[in-house]
Amino acid sequence: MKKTFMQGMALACALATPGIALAGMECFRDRKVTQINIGYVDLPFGADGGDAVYFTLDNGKTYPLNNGFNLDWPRGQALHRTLLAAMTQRFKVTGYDHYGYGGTCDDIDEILVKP
Ligand SMILES: [Ca+2]
Repeated sequence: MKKTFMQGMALACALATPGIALAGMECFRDRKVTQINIGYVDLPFGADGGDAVYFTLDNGKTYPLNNGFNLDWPRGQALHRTLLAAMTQRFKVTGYDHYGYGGTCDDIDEILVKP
């Protein structure tokens, strides 16, 4: 009985925890970065208090980074630097989304870069 209660609590905690990582979905592959917007970006996904990062690809599509990966997070600053390097060096980028809120590929939380 007690074990069942604890298992139930663990499940409830897991379900209530925001940002549970799901299997990653590839949102684009081997594209070039053509534009990066940072700061108070006035685009539909939100400005994140001035910490937003959006980038545009050579197919014309624009993606935001996940809110947990914007300029107010060290990992977001690293992703921004990675995007900058990819744009200036014309590297190919592939993007993934591991968080399903609002649908997959609504934002990007992993970037793969290769020459
Ligand atoms: Ca997402």
